[in-house]
Formats: sequence, structure tokens, C-alpha cells
Amino acid sequence: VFSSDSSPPPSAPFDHRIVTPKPHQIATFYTINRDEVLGGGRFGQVHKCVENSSGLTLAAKIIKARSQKEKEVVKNEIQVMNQLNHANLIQLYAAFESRHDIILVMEYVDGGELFDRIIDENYNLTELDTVLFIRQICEGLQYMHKMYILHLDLKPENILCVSRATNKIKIIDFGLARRYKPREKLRVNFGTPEFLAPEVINYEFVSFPTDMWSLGVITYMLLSGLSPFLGDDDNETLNNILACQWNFEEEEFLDISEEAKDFITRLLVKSKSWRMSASESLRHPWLSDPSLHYQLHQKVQPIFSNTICVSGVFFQTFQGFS
Ligand code: PIT
Repeated sequence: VFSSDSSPPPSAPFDHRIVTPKPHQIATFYTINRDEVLGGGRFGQVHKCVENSSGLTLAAKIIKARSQKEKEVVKNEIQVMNQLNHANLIQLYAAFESRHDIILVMEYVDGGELFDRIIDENYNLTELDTVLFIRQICEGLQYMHKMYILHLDLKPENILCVSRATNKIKIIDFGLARRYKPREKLRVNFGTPEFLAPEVINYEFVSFPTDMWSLGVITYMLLSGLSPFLGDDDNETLNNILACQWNFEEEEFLDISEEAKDFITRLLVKSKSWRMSASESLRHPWLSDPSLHYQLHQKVQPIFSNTICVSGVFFQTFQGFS
């Protein structure tokens, strides 16, 4: 039978908790595996760890925070995570504060970053796989937005796969997340501008549609392996975003459904009030039409496909079809 498995990922192996940072030594209660860095360590250092009393396997994120100001930023992240109880959002278990850092102990998942599936030749991401991933990101976002919380840093690195065998995901990194405040502007470090919404670059008000722009960029990347606004340098990338200059001209889109293209077209809209919301996205045919999903399921799969990365652009090589 055909099924586009829409069941949620497993919940965290503990009930939702309201966490306050404890002034204790984490080493008294947890054994941190310093050798095992999770997720490639892009967000500082996340280690696998075990709670001594229960034997529970968890993930510990060590955040350097010396000043009171740096500590307040991390405490905001804890406050945000305290409000979020959803299977598609990584759950917070405990927190420890010491002089030089705050450690967040979180739900452990073992599937690696979605980012790695975009570039890994061993994963042939089909359009139907992408539907399943994007639907779950949308469900996580719909819940966050219902709770009046913006993520503001959605990108493939911040989406974790639950296991290598299934297409279940959880959203991580609430370091920039915050309660929506009308007329709040956002200052961001321009580390990687590829995912920034026009209103963020322009230092205008951020809102729920700011996350929906990022969802459009992620969808484009999962379907093609290409980054829609990436230019030869950051300046060109920022200009492409501000001009909302992007297209489906690359050959990677030849086999992609019109519904997928329509979905992206309704998210990568410069004016934030015209973008689809998370709820509208979930009702869009690309995510909701079972007969479309059946057609996608029937499609032939390229085999021996390889992905190479040249100066930040992913190229897919085709050697045949099965
Ligand atoms: C895992 C497994 C893994 C990485 C993580 C958790 C990281 C989670 C995380 C959560 C945050 C954040 C940064 C990273 O700011 O490979 O179970 O809130």
C-alpha cells in the first residue's frame, strides 16, 4: 500500500518540563561525552550525555556566557523552550549555570542534520521526501506561531533528522527565537546571509512571515540542492534577496511538480504580508493532496546519483534511472 507517512516523530522520552538554570556542577548529575560532538558542532558544542540517576541519553549544548548580558540571551532561549511542547521541536530537559557558561540539556536525536541529507550522495532525496520534511517543519512552525513565538533562524542546519531510517524531523536552535512583539526589529549577525528575509536585511519589523520566507528557502534547497539567492559574494546574495531575484531555471527543477513550484512561489514573496502562513502552507495542495503524493510516489528515481559542492552550490550528477 502507498502511504506518505504523516505520523508525527516520537515525542521526547520525558514529559514537558519548565526548566530553570541550576547553579550546580553538571558533572555531579550527568556524564558528558566530551569526545562525541553532535551535529558537526556548528552551534558551539553539543555533546552526547547520560543522566546518571536515570541512564537517559540526552544532548548537552555548552554555551559560553561570561557577562550578565550573554547569560540573559541564553536565559531567553530557556524561557522560549519552556513554552514549547511539540514533537517537532527539540525539548529542553535541564540547564546548568556556572561562571563561564550555561549548559542546556536537551532531548537526544541521532539522525544528523537535514543539511547533510541535501549534500550526501547516499541520500537520494525525492520530492515526496521533501513533502514529508516540509510538512513537519510547517507543523512545528504552526505550533510556535500559535504560541506567539518566532524562530527567526530557520535553515537546514537547524533541522535534525530523528533517525537515518525515517523522514522524521525536529527543529533546534531557539537562540534567536522570541515572543512576537508588534513593531520589533531584529539585529542579526550577517554570518550566512543566504537565509535572511528582506525585512531582516532592511532592519524592518520581523513577524511570523519572516519564518515563512526561510521555509521557502529551505524548500527550494531540498528540492534542488541549490541556494536560491546565493551570489558570488555576500553583497551579491543580499542584493538578490532585496530584489527578490530568484527563479526555477536550473535543470534541477525540470522534474519538480508545478504544485511544489507554486508552494515556493507563495513563500518567497518580498512583501511579508502576502506570504502564506504556516496553516495556509499545510493546506496547500503540495502538502495536502493525497493524489499528488501518490503520483510523486510513482515517479522513477535516478540511480547512482552524486552530489558535488562547488563554491557553495550543490550539483547533482545523473548516471541513469531505475
Ligand atoms: C540533539 C542532537 C544533535 C544536536 C542537538 C540536539 C542540538 C540542539 C540544539 C538546540 C538548541 C540550540 C542549538 C542546538 O540553540 O545532533 O539531540 O536550542
